[in-house]
Amino acid sequence: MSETFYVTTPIYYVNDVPHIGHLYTTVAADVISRYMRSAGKKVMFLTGTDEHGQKVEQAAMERGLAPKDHCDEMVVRFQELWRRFAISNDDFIRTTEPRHTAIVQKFMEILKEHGDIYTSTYSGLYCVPDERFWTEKDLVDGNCPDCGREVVRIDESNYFFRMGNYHEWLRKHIEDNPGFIRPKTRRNEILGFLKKPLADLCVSRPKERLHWGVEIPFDSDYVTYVWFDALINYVTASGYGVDDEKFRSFWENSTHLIGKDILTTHTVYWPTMLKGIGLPPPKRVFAHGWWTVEGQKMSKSIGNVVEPNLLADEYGHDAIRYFLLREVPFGLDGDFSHSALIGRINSDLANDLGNLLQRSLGMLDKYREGEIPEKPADADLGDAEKALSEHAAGTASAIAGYMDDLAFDRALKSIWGFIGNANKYIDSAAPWTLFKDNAQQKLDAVMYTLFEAIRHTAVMISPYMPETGHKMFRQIGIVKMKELHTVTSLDEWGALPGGTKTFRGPALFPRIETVPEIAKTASGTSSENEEKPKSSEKKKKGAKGKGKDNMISIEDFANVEMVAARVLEAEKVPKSKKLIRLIVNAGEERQLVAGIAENYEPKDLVGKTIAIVANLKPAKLMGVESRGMLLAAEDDSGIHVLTFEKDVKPGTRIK
Ligand code: ME8
Repeated sequence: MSETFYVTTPIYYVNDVPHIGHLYTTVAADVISRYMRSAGKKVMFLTGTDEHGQKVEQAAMERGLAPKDHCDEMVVRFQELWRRFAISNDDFIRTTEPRHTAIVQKFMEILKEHGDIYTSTYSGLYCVPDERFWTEKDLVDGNCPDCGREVVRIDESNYFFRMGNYHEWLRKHIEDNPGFIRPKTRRNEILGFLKKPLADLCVSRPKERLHWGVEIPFDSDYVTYVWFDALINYVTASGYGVDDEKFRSFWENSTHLIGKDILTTHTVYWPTMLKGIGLPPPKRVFAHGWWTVEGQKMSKSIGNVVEPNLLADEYGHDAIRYFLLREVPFGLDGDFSHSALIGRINSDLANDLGNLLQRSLGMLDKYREGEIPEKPADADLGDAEKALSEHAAGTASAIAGYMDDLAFDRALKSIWGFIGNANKYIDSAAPWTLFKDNAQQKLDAVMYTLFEAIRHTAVMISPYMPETGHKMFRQIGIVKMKELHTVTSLDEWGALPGGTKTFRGPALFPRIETVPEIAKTASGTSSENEEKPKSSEKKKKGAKGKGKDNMISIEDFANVEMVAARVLEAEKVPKSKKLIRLIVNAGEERQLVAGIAENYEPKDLVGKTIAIVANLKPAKLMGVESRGMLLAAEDDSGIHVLTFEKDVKPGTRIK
């Protein structure tokens, strides 16, 4: 039986729509899955959605929907995006599915039977957005060590998992298995974390505080902690408790791909939970780095959340898949910018890859009426041909190592090394001279070598850019010969059959000569309570009124009526985390709603003179009408509302 390979992404929260960060992990998992399948492994690739817990309940409430209805709507956004980006997942798990909730309850029962669950009154520090308890020692500057936000003290009776009992076992497992937590920096981080005592884990939430979760099987007043529920998805979907043979065969070769934000849950909570029920830890957890956008943290209020659908509209999905994995070593942080993306498209994809194919097809049309010559005899091969075939074999074996190591960028660099060499080979072999000199046999040997090099290239890039690989197979005439598309077919140089007819198609990646509108305006944002326009509409909207150089006229500016406004009253919008309702004097009294409750206490706003946009169409946020918008800036330390140095008369126009 072929070797198994099991890869997972985090299951994403459905409190919001997917963005480029979610896309990144999912594309990485897709690339490794496609590669391993092509290399002959039996692959299972799992992604899905995390649908329980406070964040999702809150998001549903803010939209006035029942949590399940909210999830049913949001999950489609993820599934459609994955289809659009050619994600080849074998399964998609939703934590609200009965197949999953049954296994969560089973975990809880087994842990209880083993004596690993107990009740206790908890008085602890809790990070509401992260839904995690922390001890005093864990805090950084008095705030949550993971997200830096404020923690609150909570006292309540709960169920606990004796995680602390597995402290020493976990530390030893990490020490003995250097490949378990990758990259090394993350392994060191967790070994450092384990130098402190490991507390037990609170694994329940009383229903009076949170309803939306999997009920604890032995106490209907409680639901499970969302992370306890979520992590179990990885074993639910691979057959645990249902098809144990399938489960074991995949589990022993399992890789969890995650972002570095969720390292502790995956490398401390999860392996100890598994140990508690008598299962081995996953084989490897790889925590990749974090994407910022044009140097800034992605944030809805900055309006720089990169919407993958807009990128796909503009550049096509393959180019984005390539960019994400080529631009930054997996494991390090990266910065997204349109200029970097366009640079890669023009140089790597249009120039290097596109030209190799176009030039070769053009010459074959001219010299051989588009037909691939027979495989040359050894006697017709010179040093240059041999060197190119050896380079192909070397590249295929190097990328096998890089893929095992999840070093996507290095694999791509070596493929591009080969592409560069194939382009140089054209220049040095100079088929045009051979044609002119009527050196038919040598010309055939050169053209065959070139097209076999192109086939190798198409196979090697296919996991990264499946559509492009497919187009290349079509253009070189082997689209139906599936056996020539696999990584295993690279073992043989010369598998390409002579006599095959090629089809010259449009350029794979036309050069981008003018900066697209999307690169000048917002990258595509998802503002909290707004209906999302279709991506094409959004592009038009972003473009409106702007010239090619991204400038607006003074008339455009004058269209925005901004005035000074004194805050008369402020209060939190009930049931919302973020929204504050303000009554302001802006020359006349009006009501505004602003998403600043995480950074401001309502009482601190009263009496301040702020800047507002007064002629914005009224909008309803959580059912409360807002007539205008206050101006604020957000940086790493939070949101800062714009105020005036000195008192200004309410209603004064800002120019
Ligand atoms: O944490 N850069 O879900 P989530 C890179 N439901 N990757 C990013 C990113 C960024 N800026 N933003 C998000 C959860 N990601 C839990 C997981 S698993 C049992 C439960 C990616 O929707 C990255 O993979 O907040 C990160 O770990 C994940 O999205 C967090 O997704």
